[in-house]
Amino acid sequence: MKGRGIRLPLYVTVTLLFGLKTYIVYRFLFSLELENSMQEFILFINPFVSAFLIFAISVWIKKPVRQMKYLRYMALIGTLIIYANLVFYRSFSDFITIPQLMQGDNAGDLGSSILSLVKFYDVFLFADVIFIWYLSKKYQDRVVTNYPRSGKVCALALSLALMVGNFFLAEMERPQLFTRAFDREYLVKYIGLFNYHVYDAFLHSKVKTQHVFADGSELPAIKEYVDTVIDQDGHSELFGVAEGKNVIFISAESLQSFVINNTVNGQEITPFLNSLVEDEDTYYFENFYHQTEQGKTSDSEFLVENSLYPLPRGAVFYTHGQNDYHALPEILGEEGYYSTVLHANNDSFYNRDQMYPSLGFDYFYDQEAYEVTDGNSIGWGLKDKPFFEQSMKYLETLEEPFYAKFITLTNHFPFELDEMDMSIDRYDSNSNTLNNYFPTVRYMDESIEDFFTLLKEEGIYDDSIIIIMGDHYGISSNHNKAMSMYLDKEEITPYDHVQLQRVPLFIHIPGHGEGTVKSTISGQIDIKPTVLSLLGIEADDIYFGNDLFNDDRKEYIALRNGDFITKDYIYTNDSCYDFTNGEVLDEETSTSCMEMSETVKKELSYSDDIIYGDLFRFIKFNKEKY
Ligand code: GP9
Ligand code: MN
Repeated sequence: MKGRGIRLPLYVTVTLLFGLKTYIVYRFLFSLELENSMQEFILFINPFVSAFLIFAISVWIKKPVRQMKYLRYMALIGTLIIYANLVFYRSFSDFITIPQLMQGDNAGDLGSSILSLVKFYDVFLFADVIFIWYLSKKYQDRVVTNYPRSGKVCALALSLALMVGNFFLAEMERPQLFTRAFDREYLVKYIGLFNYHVYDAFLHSKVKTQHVFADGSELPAIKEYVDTVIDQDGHSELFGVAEGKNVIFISAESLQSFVINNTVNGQEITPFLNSLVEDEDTYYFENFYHQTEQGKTSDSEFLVENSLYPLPRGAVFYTHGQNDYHALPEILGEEGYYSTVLHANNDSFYNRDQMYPSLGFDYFYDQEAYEVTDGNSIGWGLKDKPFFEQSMKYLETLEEPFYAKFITLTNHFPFELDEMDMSIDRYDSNSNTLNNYFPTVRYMDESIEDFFTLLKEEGIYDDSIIIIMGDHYGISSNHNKAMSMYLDKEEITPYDHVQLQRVPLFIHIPGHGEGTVKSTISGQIDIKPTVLSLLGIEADDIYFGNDLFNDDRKEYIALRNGDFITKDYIYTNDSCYDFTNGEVLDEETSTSCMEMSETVKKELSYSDDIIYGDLFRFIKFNKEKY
């Protein structure tokens, strides 16, 4: 029989069958959101690219029997991986990660409900494996098993080229897909389940190695630094002013300070927030900087909850979701607070489903808790107004005192908004992003105003303090031309760029009556110590921020890239600028600024050491107040 009939290069057939099956699973059994035809295309090709890479390796196996065996078993193992993820997905709307596999709880949860997650039609997922099995056993003699060297090299080169092409398209569609250690759904969508698992394993082993080599001996130097540079003397006048009150924290998506008390086309952009600036119960911080990096919203959350810096690469929520933290929700929990996050997005986004419990949050009201329809959503999902409205029923039932964090969504790039929600006109420049930004900022402003009304109506307002903070910039430097036109400047200098990293911070204390505008140089790293001080809580802690109301503060606010701001200077691009007028300082006048840059670098690396080494696992923070 050998040599007669049709001779199939079996690995190609297997690639096509397995690729098609994988595509069907991605497209119809996982609910991956596809926003445009490019995403559709990438999703379509990546299963075939991965399959080709896996199966083309078989050509290097000399013995035909072993070659067939390789194809059979790889198809089976691949299918089992897909299937395990599918079953997991049906329960958690998420993909398996290595830390998750090792963490007993989740698997336990799954165990009890596994039968309800298995569907009868799942057997069809194995149809290609059975067919391949049959073909490779029965018709072994009809398939090509002996390839010339040039054919082998060709297959390998082609599979690698296809993979590079796939990664290239993915990176084009989602810049920094890998360095941002972004959401698992994105990774699966763009590079496929198998590459995602390889990436996850790589990330995991890197984290584990750093974890293993840390032994806590790094801590004394860090403690010494915090004691001498960070720790403040005494209490601020506002210490305990909000003792026992609820804390309502609003993370305002992409809200930058330049829109506050400003207009576009002659129209006020944020009338409600502007009224808060004037309000006697509100402190408004006009020199408050975001300190986020690639993890954007999640980085800002990390700063707020821990008063530690996020990482220079990737989202620390994703890369270090399993660390020991000593975060605000945990400390508040010890003081009898119930803590929760309300955010109408997928709970796996930014690994929040794993990170929130690590931070000590009691509950996360995610997308599932909201009624999201075509009519009430835009862009990234549920619009902010229905988000706050629908959140009220949860807020009302929370046991007091509570700490509730609301994360808004509508004012997110690319700043889409329905005509009917647009109270002010778009700007007119070469940047659609900037043009669209103003009406969505206004929409968010209105939604926060409505939320205040609801809080008053429900009687929650008087027992609470409300903090509103911009999470990070919304308009990147790609839009500098339009931005300079809007700000009426010739150009956006490096100094202007740093100043554009200011985000609004409002601390609203109902009935307080002493609110003012504060020019303190401040940042997201300061929120945790400030909240603790307002609530009158003294915690044993390691952190890098200061209470905003205590005059004894460290002199600088460090941005994550090593730039920093003091009341006199702005350090960026290896130069020092005068804080007030933005002029570049010469070498002589900038000596102390340059020296400070070393301290800033040291501080950032101490914070990184804590995270990479998971150093808090070696500390037993004192639960008692001093
Ligand atoms: C996602 C939302 C936006 O849940 O927080 O994240 P971002 O893209 O701003 O980092
Ligand atoms: Mn954000």
